Amino acid sequence: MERARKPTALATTPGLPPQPQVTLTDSNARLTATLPTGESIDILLHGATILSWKDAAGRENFWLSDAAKLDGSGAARGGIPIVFPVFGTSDGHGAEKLPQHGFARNSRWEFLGKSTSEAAKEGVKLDFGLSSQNLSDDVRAQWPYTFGLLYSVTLDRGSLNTTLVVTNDGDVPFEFQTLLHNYFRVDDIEKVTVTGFEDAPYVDKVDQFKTKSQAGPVTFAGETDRVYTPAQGPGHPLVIEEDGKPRFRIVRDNLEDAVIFNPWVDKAQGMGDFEPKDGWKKMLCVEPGSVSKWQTLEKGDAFEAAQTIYLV
Ligand code: TA6
Repeated sequence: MERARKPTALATTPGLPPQPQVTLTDSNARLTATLPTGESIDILLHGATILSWKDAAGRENFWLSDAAKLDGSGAARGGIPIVFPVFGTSDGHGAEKLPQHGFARNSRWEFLGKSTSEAAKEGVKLDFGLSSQNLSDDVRAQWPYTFGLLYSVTLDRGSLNTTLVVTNDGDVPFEFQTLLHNYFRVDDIEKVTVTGFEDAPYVDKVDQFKTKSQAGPVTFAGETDRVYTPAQGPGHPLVIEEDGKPRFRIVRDNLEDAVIFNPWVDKAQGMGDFEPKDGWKKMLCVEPGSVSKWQTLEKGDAFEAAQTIYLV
């Protein structure tokens, strides 16, 4: 096997108890981290997209399309794509020229290193960076601001934290939206309920963007595409239950909104990189974000937001 393609295991300190293993593969295009207890994540440098998160028993928590682009030719469909600096598309706020969901999910990020964190004594923290310098001239022309993104992924026993820090390293303010576009794997979407949105106002993108209010837990019986702003605020957990049993608990930090999305039959048919076509039965997107309004970042300022997903 030619040298460049050999997996590169990052050094561990001899004599220490078993340590998390971090390996770069595919010419450093992909990174895998595994805890001594068996939990693992797989991250594509293109988009800093977490493609897979397995628990200690090897059970996969994320849905990844069989037709997901994993070669850098586009955003990967599945796992956690990062939406920045625009959610959807916009005809204002400096985002007019940007593609759907911005460029972060479709740009090559740098791996900045691994560390253990205060929070994750038994876990591992991986840092990734993307800045205006990393962008192609074309993309920079679409959004001519000087910015920095630091994305920290902390894998711990029974939880996964993703933290995004946005900095304005330029001389002029800029506006942005951001979202963590989680694709959860479920056994049967029709047996799924999501709590934490009770009485929350939402914009129903499937019904002419009408504003509605959520009555009771969210259930699924057709295409669903809604932008919620839970009244109880970011600290209020969102819980995905299957057959009445909680599976995932999501706690947000500084992300006041959450989007719920399932394409169902027809929309999945129309999505080229969505396979298998009946995959909508096995996935659900619950996406913490700051998308119902625009954040403005002044020169030298920073914005930090995060989510922690707990396996319950
Ligand atoms: O987050 C939900 C959403 O905005 C939906 O409207 C749907 O389009 C989905 O994202 C997927 O968008 P994509 O650009 O990845 O096809």
